[in-house]
Amino acid sequence: MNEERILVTYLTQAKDLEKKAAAIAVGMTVGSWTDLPAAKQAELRPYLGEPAGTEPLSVLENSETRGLITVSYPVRNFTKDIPSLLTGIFGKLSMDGKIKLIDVQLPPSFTSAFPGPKFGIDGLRELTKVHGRPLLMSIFKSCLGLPFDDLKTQFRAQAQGGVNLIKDDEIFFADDRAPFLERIAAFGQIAKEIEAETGKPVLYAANLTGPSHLLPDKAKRAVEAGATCLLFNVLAYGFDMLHRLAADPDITIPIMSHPALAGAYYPSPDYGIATPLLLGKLMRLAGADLVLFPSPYGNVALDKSDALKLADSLTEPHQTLKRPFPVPSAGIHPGLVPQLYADFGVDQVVNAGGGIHGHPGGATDGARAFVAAIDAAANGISLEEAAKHSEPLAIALAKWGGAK
Ligand code: 1AE
Repeated sequence: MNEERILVTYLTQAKDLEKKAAAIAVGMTVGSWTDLPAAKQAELRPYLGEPAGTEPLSVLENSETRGLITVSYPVRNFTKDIPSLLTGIFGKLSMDGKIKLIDVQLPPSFTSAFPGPKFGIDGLRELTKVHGRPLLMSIFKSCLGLPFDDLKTQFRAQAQGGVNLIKDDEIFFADDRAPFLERIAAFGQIAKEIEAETGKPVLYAANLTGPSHLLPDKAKRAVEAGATCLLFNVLAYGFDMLHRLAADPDITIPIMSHPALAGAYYPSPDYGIATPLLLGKLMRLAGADLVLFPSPYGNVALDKSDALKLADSLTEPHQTLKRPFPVPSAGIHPGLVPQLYADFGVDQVVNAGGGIHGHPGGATDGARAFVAAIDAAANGISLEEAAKHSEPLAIALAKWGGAK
């Protein structure tokens, strides 16, 4: 690939895909071309987009061809940030008929402006002291409106079951009963007590919320108060906010991205932004250390091939960017662990809310059931066999069943 160009792939339909690619290349860059005088063309040529390939997929009833087109854009057209990138390659175009943004290939001259994840998989394994198996995360269910003492009890119950991370619910904004810094301190203390008993740290992902301009300072105060991780609703705030937080040298803890709002972008086959790009490549570029996305199995399921591509975009080598942890989420219960392991491998975080808190024995047993299921998957043992040695797992399988 030319070092100085950005390659962008779209899925669209047109009578002539090549003409459409050429129109986009001009329309999204210099605006008009063939009618310009030769001197003007020479001046504008360095800024001109160029069609870079088409791949017809099917012919539609209206005789249009549906297919992939690739356009290359000069890096010089962009400032090195995601708002500039998205506006320059898909801004107005996203409203111009059936067109979906599928992928972007960025040259090192653009990517070098992005430090990316500070920790990634390797850094998080060091922090949690978990090697050779997936990590386990549980989600507070619920947070809003609960007395602080109830939240402390919930935190302890989850942690005692052996989870490696605990995250706030992403809708936890109005936290007057358990303010952000106070719960970081209180849960941090409980995590220390659990670590003293088990030898295993428990990270707490506190939901970083509030007006954008206050977030960097709030995140730094969280670090000073002993925070161990931050949860962030990236799409509501914009990728650039994550980029700013991740690049800040004083924010020295991992950042976890939540996919809230992603459903407004990806589900249509004809419009929006494909999930491997939206929740994969761009989250990594912006600096997420852990990336939540809908698993292929739950009630907000993602198409399986997209989920696998998304996870690949997080874990395959990408220039100098560290690899964030894939966190396939939503509707996860212990019976799904073998399937998760088969699909996403050892480098993933198994994440559950209802699948932990809904255990008939409570959240501690819910977490224990997952720990047993993960150990079994990582050691090639069936859930049925593992359940003979773990009553919490046996109870979970009786409630939710095995892998579907
Ligand atoms: C895709 C996001 C999943 C999430 O945030 C969440 O709260 C899942 O909860 P459960 O595990 O489905 O209860």
